[in-house]
Amino acid sequence: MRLRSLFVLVLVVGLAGCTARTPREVVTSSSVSDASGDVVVGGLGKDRATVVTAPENTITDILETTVDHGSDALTVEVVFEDLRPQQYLDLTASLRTDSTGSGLPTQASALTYRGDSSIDVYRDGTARCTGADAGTVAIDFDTDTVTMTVPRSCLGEPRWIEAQVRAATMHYDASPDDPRADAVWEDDAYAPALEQPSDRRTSPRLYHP
Ligand SMILES: [Ca+2]
Ligand SMILES: [Ca+2]
Repeated sequence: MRLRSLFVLVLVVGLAGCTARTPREVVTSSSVSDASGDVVVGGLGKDRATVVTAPENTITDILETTVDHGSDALTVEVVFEDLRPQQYLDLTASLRTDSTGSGLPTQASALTYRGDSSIDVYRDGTARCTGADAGTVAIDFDTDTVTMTVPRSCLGEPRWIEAQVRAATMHYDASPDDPRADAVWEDDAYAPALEQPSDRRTSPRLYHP
C-alpha cells in the first residue's frame, strides 16, 4: 500500500506540474545599439542614383534606439551622435501591428527644424492623427536625444507592434543648382550601412502591457 500511495502522490504532483502554465514573458520594451559612422547618402552630386556611405554626417547618425510599448503610448527614444539645433531632421517609426498584417502601413514621423518640431501619424498614406493629437516630440541637444511619444489610440490600440526606425536629413533650403539639393542622408536604427530596404529589420515584437 505504501508503494501505491507513493505512486498516486507522484502521479498527482506530476499532473499538477503538467497543468500549471508557465507565464509567457511579455516583452514591452527594447533597446538596441547601432553602429557609429554608418549614415548613407543618395541623390548627391552628378551620380544621383548612387548611394554611398557618409560617415562625416553625425547629425543623422543613430547610436541607440529604445522603443517602449506603454500602457497609454508608444515611445521611441533615439540617441544620435551629434544633434544640431539648426538642422532639419526627420525621425520616422514605421509600424507593423497585430491588425495590419505583414506590411508596415502606420508611420509616426517627427520633424524638427530650427527650433520647431512637429509629429504626425499616417496610416496607409492618410493622416490619422496630426498636431497635438499625434503626440509629442522632445529634443534634448545636451544628450543628443529625440523622444517621440504617440498615443496608442492613434495606432488603433494595437496588441503588439514591430517598428522600423529611420532618421533622415537634407539641406532644406538648398537652391536647385546646389549639388546637395536632392541629397538625402539616412540612418537605419536596426541596419548597417547600405543594407537594402527589403532587408530592413524591425524591433522585436513588443506587446501591450
Ligand atoms: Ca548609426
Ligand atoms: Ca544604422
